[in-house]
Amino acid sequence: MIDLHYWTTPNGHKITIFLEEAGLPYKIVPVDIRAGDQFLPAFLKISPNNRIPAIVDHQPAGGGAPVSVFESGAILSYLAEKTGKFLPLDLRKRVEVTQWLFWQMGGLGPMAGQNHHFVQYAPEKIPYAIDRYVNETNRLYGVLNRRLADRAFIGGEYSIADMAVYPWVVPHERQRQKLEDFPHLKRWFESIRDRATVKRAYAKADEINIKPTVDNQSSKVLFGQTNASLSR
Ligand SMILES: N[C@@H](CCC(=O)N[C@@H](CS)C(=O)NCC(=O)O)C(=O)O
Repeated sequence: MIDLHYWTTPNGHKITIFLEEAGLPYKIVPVDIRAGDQFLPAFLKISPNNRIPAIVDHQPAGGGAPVSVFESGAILSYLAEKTGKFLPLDLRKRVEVTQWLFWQMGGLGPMAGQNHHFVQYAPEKIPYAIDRYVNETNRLYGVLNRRLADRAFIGGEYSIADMAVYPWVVPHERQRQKLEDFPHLKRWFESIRDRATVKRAYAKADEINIKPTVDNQSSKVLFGQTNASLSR
């Protein structure tokens, strides 16, 4: 059994998508990041960066003590290696997947995350910051659109790269992007959206978080964190 320490955000959805796709048994442990659950000592033990997602695998390959993993890219790689699914073994095919996985982790995720912050959450609307992240998201969507011009999926075959990227394209409207401007990306997006497994993953989120909003109280927990936030 895998315990998935999870909240209903793009990085959380990556892992429910994988687990649904692979058909692995898992138990969701909700970590309400608006309420500050990410600072609980038991959670920090497995996720020292106070971020979801994290997993604990109680039946790791080779047996022994449970294995815990934080960082969504590391979790996807771990689960792909555990199951032998969605990460090809062939050297050339594998590198196609890993480079786009890292592209998401180091590029699209952080840039779109800042886009969400400055467009939606920042109490002060700062045009320079909004333009910077909306433009960078736009550039990255263009990179992805070109990548998808001659292949069905980002790595060639359906893989953990698609699972990492898709949840960050779901909020394209609030990122101020129009999928019509990116026809290959749009076609790919719709093909992932229509997968029964992906629908099941998002349905789980709707069960767990019936009111997905960030109010004044949760803004105080989520924004302006410093080292002191971790030593409470
Ligand atoms: N690079 C990390 C980022 C994880 C991350 O930013 N998680 C957010 C939710 S999407 C979170 O836990 N936020 C809690 C907080 O900001 O305190 C990963 O991909 O796992």
